[in-house]
Amino acid sequence: MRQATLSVIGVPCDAGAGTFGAAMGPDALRVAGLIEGLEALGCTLIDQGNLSGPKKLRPVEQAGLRNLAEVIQWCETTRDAVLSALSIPSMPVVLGGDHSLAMGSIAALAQYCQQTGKNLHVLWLDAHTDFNTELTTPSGNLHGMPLSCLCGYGPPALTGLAGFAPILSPAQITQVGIRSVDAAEKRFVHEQGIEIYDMRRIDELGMPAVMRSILSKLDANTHLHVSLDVDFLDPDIAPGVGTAVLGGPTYREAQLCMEMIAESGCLGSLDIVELNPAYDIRNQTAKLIVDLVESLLGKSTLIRRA
Ligand code: Z70
Ligand code: MN
Ligand code: MN
Ligand code: MN
Repeated sequence: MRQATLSVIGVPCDAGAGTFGAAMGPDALRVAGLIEGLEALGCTLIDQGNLSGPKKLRPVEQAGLRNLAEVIQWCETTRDAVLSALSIPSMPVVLGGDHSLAMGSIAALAQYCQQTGKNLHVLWLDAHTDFNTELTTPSGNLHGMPLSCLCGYGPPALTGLAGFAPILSPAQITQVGIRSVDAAEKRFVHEQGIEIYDMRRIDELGMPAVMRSILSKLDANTHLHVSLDVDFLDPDIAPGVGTAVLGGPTYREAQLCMEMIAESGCLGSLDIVELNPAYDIRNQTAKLIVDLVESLLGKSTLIRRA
């Protein structure tokens, strides 16, 4: 992983979120030293800069799916940028922006894996399951719905982003860190049979056993996509998010999670989403993410192996 070529793609969108500020995420990560940190690991970096798209100018009260046209536009642009990064070839590292953009990045990965015969698996690190639909959403915010759309439940412009639907089957998804799920969303995500390691399971089993179990199911032909919602982390260490939920993984648990993924050798692409610098304290959350992403890409504190 150390010698990999990475394409960094900034996606400054907050059309899918209920709050403002996630659009500043890509720049906050660059200010925190993401590019230099990855270069120091020996990675070749291609910084594609930030994509452009519709800005959210003022809060809009809207029934149904809020800012749907804007979210579609951002997802299409993201999909195309991720496809071109893959064709270089390079590992896409998408800097959000709100979590709705994962529909675009994962649509691109699904197309790529179909063409190359790879097995796509999505590791969704989040406090939320993001499995609402138009019928279950309490907010209308599309960042609460990307996984249901990817599984085929949603407006055709989103479910069809890869040119086929569904883009993902539930068996291709594993969720870790879950601790905030709406009532109707809970019924639906359970019905779908998605593998979910919620915080209760992490408390009982411990992060090492959880990660071992997840990673043991991947093989050499797996393209692992990590979709890291910053609200996965405990707000004590990561306050810079629009929707903080108490009781997330600690610094040690998060580091171990990243290091074990790196050691699997399966990591193929990454989204970093929902960082909201307007809620952060001196950019500490962005700096923490840089630290964690370094570990995800192979930086190790091991002095010697047993
Ligand atoms: C809630 C909804 C959500 C992120 C909030 C919240 C969804 N389930 N996702 N923050 N990242 O409105 O659908
Ligand atoms: Mn979340
Ligand atoms: Mn999310
Ligand atoms: Mn580190």
